[in-house]
Amino acid sequence: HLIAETSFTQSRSSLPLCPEQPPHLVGKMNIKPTITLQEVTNEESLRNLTYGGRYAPPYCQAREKTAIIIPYRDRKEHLDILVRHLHTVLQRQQLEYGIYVVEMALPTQFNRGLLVNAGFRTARGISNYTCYVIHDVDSLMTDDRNLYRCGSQPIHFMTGSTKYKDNGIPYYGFHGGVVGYTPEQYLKVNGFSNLYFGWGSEDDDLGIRVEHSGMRYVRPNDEFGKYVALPHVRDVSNQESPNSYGLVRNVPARQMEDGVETIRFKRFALEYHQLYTWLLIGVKEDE
Ligand code: GDU
Repeated sequence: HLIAETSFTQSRSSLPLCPEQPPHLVGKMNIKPTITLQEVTNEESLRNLTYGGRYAPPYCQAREKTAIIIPYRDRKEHLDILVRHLHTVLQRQQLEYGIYVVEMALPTQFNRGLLVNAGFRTARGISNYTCYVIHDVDSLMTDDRNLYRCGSQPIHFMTGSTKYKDNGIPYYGFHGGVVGYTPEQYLKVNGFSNLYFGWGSEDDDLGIRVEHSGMRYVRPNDEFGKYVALPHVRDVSNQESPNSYGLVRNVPARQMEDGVETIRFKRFALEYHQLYTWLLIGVKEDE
């Protein structure tokens, strides 16, 4: 596996760098919340993939090597649509990328932060990604000028979503939905907290970590960062987190002891599927 990875990278290093502006972007796309699997599927983009849902532009060296991390459980319909949409768009963006679906094993309550931390550590062990994009499974990009590249500060890629009033974001400091970090930025904030079981506030916690680490997150052009949300109800195993309010009030005190460096998890499975790499993650209990 590692030998294959090395020779792949070496054979690409002689290619010219891809243009700063990807030439085949289409701009605004007509995406509706009712989009079907058939409508979103682009067979050619799927044929270009190598194992585990990975891709590299054939004629130029990508400017970014992006790992898409999707925390996930029990939303197969959304997942099937999102990964197909991503393959089409990310190839137009001329990225080298891999898609990682990180699923929480039952019976534990959903823990989005812990899943992302586990996904980050696994993807980092597989390849030398330069950008990690953490992506909700229900959110589809509507403008391919919203490039999934990282920057000198963490990026909050979402300027609005059909799930919120006026196709905006719920509050100014919102840091959920889709965010992008270089590995250095992600390690500097010590990733997500591992303590938020259930829905809510782990995204606010991450936003506070960014500020507390002397960084500030930025957003793309308002027009480019609009998303369409696929409809769903609150999941049974993702009820509102009972202790999130207390946790989010003491982020700086906890930040260095609770995060990607100190996560304890069990990886029950790591499989290379055609459209993505799949991980099944559980919580490691104290021995
Ligand atoms: N998720 C699953 N299965 C579940 C629960 C959650 O796959 O049973 C994943 C999905 O990727 C989903 C994400 O977690 O997109 C967030 O969960 P919800 O969609 O239920 O929550 P919201 O639509 O309210 O999302 C917002 C932000 C998220 C996150 C969340 C609070 O967009 O990034 O911060 O609030 O936990």
